[in-house]
Amino acid sequence: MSTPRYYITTPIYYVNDVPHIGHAYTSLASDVLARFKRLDGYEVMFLTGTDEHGQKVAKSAAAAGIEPQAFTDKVSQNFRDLMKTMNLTNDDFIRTTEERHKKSCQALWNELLKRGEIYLGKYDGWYAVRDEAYYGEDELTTTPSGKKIAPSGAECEWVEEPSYFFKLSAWGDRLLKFYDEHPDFILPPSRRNEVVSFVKSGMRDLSVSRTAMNWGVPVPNEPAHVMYVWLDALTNYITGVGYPDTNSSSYKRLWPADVHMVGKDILRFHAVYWPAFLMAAGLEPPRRVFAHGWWTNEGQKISKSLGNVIDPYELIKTYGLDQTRYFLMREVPFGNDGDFSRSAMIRRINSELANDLGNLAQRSLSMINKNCGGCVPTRGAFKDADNILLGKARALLGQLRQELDVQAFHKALDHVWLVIGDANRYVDEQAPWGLKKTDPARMETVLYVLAEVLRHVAIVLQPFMPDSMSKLLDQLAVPAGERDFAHIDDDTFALRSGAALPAPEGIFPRYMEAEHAG
Ligand code: ME8
Repeated sequence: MSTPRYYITTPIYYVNDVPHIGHAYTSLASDVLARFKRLDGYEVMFLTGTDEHGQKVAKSAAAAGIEPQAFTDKVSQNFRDLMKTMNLTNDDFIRTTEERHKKSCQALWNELLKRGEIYLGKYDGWYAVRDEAYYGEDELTTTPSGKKIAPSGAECEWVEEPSYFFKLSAWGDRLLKFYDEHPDFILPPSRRNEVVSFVKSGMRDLSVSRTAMNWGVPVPNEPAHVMYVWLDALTNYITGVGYPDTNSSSYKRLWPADVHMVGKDILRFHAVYWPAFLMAAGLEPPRRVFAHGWWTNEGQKISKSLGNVIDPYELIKTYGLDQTRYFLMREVPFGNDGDFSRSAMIRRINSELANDLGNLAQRSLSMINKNCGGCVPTRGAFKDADNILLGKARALLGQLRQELDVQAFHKALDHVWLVIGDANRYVDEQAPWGLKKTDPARMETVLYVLAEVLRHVAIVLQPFMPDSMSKLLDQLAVPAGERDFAHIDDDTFALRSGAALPAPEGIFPRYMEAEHAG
């Protein structure tokens, strides 16, 4: 049987800003999926990168007094660094200023032109540089001073320029048919309804070139035009797998993408414009766009002007990398908006990581270390309580597969913590410390069950907390080649009684607020 493939992307981030928690969040969610699928035997392509053209980036470069290319070189590197710091396993990092990408955009343009999907006209209308988006008069509100404001809160300016248009208005029915035939194309479902009603309300043709500024991919044979930055940016998803060479083995293997992970702010571009561009060029649309929610900070919108941007580097330094990864994936039902609060983060670190999981591991492994000669305990006949707990641990992988297939990270973690809770109750009920004198063989069996439950938990949690779980698997002496999902269920890969174990070490320290200590 051939290896199944999985292609996942993050948005490519604008290089006008330093990376913040929002960027970290989308990329982290994509990383968890990429890691999960790799452990599950898939060939994974995980693509991220930076969006470097357009008026917004050109303005930021000018404000910094640097040429746009030099500016984007510098800021793009910050996003690469964030990927490393967060231990994200992207397979490629694309920059829209790269040659491979220009070539790909121009090829897509030529294809659309050839098929009569693009025509030359003139754009008279509103444009929001912050969103790099065109808006109709009917979508805007007017402030008392006469400023025009987009639904996103971005200020619009009036633009009049010669422009090429994409015949978006002709694609409404085909898009609706596509959504109908692919009910899971847009998740979560509430977002899908939003998109469907937008398309049903009728769409205007879309301006896809700019002449008022020149920081973009040149339109072929039209020196005065550069491509609209969203047409350029979206195309990265096919550039990354080898477009325009649609016969290349990477394109054939990996396109269409399985998931474009995005924030809800950019859903329309991904779920309306992008499939329309692709279908118009005779290419397949992606399989899914997942639009997650928006983080606020202690109840407030996150913005540079409010000075409350959450710096992922600071979080990692203060709370730890895996703690940060865990919190972000656990705190908010994926898809909903969420509020970032330090007290919630500390609560989860202390109660769920240090207490529930950390203590379970620590007390089980210390008892094994003290009472079983530092080896995997000898497993005797299982009683009902043992079989019930082991059964629940063994069911985890199937449950996680289902949840992650619809990007329900929080539910996946809930399943794991239910088993951790059961395991903690099992320790209390079985009281292995009391069995040492009365029934040492039973004590070994109980400790064996606990170690085996920990093995399951650690294997399935690797995508979320890779470093900590690799430490836990080290402490269980699980060989490096037996940590993927193919080695989880089968009893042959269960812990081997008598195998030597290293000395146990805590994995999740409690978080102490030093500043409040004195
Ligand atoms: O839109 N909460 O780039 P961008 C959650 N270049 N997620 C957030 C967030 C928040 N407060 N703030 C940002 C662009 N994000 C385009 C994309 S793709 C072909 C081009 C995340 O730098 C979220 O994923 O503005 C959002 O969609 C993305 O950052 C926007 O990043």
